[in-house]
Amino acid sequence: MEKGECNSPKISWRGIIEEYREFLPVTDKTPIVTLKEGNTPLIKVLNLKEKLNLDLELYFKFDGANPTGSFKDRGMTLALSKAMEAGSKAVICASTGNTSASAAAYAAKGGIKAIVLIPEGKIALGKLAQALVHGAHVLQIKGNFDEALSIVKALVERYPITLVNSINPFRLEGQKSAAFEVCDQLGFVPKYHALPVGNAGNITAYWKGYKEYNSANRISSLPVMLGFQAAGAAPIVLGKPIEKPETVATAIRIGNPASWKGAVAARDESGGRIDAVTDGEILNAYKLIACIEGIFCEPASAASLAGVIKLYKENYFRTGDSVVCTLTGSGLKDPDTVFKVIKEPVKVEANIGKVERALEGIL
Ligand code: AN7
Repeated sequence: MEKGECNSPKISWRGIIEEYREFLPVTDKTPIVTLKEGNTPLIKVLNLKEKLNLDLELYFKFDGANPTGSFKDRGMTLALSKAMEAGSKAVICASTGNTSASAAAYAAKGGIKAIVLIPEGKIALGKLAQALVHGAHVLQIKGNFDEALSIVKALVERYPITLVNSINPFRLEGQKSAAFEVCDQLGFVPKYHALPVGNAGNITAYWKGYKEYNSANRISSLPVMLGFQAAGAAPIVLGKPIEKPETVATAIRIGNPASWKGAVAARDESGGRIDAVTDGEILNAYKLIACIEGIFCEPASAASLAGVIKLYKENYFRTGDSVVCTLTGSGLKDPDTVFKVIKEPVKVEANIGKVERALEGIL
């Protein structure tokens, strides 16, 4: 190589809007607000399959690898771009944490205000830190997500600000890109797609994405959609809203999902299931994914694998079925939960003998 010459750069990923422009409602006039979201890893699951004796072809779509650490960035790039195009000066959302982190980051990038309402004491610290550091106006509501969402919906009726919860259709338009990526990365359509369900936007968006790719002849079959709610926050499974949802997976602590109908349609049109998993099953899957697959996802994300394990035990699948589980967010957002499943490390004096003794049987 000549001095001063670089290796030819690999063609770099341009973010989901540029990569999937033909499927998205943007024009030449839309200013694109992007942090180069998308193109997240699709990882073949091997250790876990062996450990649990799962006769499946299992993959994780790790959307925790997005710029703010969750799948929300896929929708937020489009929501912010369209808000900017419309001349909006501020965006607002209610959130269990990830939406607020993403809205704050993309609003910072776009140079407009973000206002976020979160349930007090019920969001992971990393998510709160993100909203704050990106300069959002953060209000902690003495109530839950569903109450915060009602307030936000009423506020946008009165003030000229843009709602960026998934009721904003651009959010789901952007999020459907994850389904495109799964097909592009795998080279085929998985038989099953499993994901956690909270406000039910993501399952709705994936189903839309798969159907659009099918209509455009990019793929020629559709997956069966499997959604999993936390047992203490499972309104769709129970068939009625829950006033006081509770779960360790605070991201999906939602009692009255905005995209309820979309989730039910995804389930019924694909011939799938929406089921509940307990906090114990969620934490067990969370720990397994970290310990033996090397992926640190947040508790809500692990509901996808917890659900697949549950259905596997019920003999729901056939031998060798392909299953993609979306891991929706990064575990780094919520380190507190680690200490619910793993002991604190031992403390040892700074002395080689003491260290050797502490490592007896390990060295
Ligand atoms: C990691 O951030 O609702 O069913 O306000 O953060 O599309 O709501 C987050 C939801 C799954 C559920 N996994 O997705 C919010 C919020 C993680 C999440 C979900 C969320 P949806």
